[in-house]
Amino acid sequence: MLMRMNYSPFLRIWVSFLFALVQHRVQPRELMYPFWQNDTKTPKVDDGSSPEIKLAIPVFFFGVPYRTVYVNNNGVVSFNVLVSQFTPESFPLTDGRAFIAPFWADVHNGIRGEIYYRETMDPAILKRATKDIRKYFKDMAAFSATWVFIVTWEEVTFYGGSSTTPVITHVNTFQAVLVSDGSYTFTLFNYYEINWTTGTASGGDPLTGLGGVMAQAGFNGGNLSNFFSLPGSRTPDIVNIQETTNVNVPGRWAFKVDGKEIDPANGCTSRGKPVPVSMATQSE
Ligand SMILES: [Ca+2]
Repeated sequence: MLMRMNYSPFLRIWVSFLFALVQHRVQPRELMYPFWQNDTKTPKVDDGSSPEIKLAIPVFFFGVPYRTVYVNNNGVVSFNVLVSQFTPESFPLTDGRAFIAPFWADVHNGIRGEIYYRETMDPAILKRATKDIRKYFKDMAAFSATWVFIVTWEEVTFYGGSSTTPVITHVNTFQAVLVSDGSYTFTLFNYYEINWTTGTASGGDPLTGLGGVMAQAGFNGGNLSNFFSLPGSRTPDIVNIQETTNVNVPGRWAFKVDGKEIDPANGCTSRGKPVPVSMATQSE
């Protein structure tokens, strides 16, 4: 008679690994705005943030001009107050925090990954941003970017993740690009590769970084009426956000964010195909 052996932990690891291998997709690197090793980095600590960053120009967000931002490790660029919260709440938040969240989830860059940021007036970057905004917003043909702020989360893993497991199962690379001409503000979200949605302190699986309270992407205006959530936020679909777009470029979303309402470019599309705008939840 054969000895009864418990293969389930071993099998579970391999099944999740093979599943990730099959699922793994990255977008072309050109999706990302350039970032470099000499950009400023945030501290490599769980739930950390940059210092308060003074901006060269005021940036309008939901009608309010802001002079400073914080870059927060957990996937958030915030105004006036840093955000260390690791489990994402659904928008709108009740406590007055105003922020831009390309992918709000429990990053742990102390284990793996870097978070870079850079304010720039580099002519090549301004030219690229101007071209993108004019292309995505047909009524902005005269827009000329004078200021760009690039925040990049490169190969970051989740709280409870590992520094040694294969990259493809455990890291996310994404970017928020803020673009302004001094009065209008736009935000591009670039999702290069998204493989996990949840840290273990938010109920996520320690092997896959999935399940539990999953990532939220969007904008919180700091009051109860101004907010916008990207489709799939806080659902299992958010892990596929790199396949979705509202500008016909898989992995990229574009928004005008200075006004009282968030204005998504071209309505919304999913996997490059138009879908009803109602898929995106927007404030009334
Ligand atoms: Ca964290």
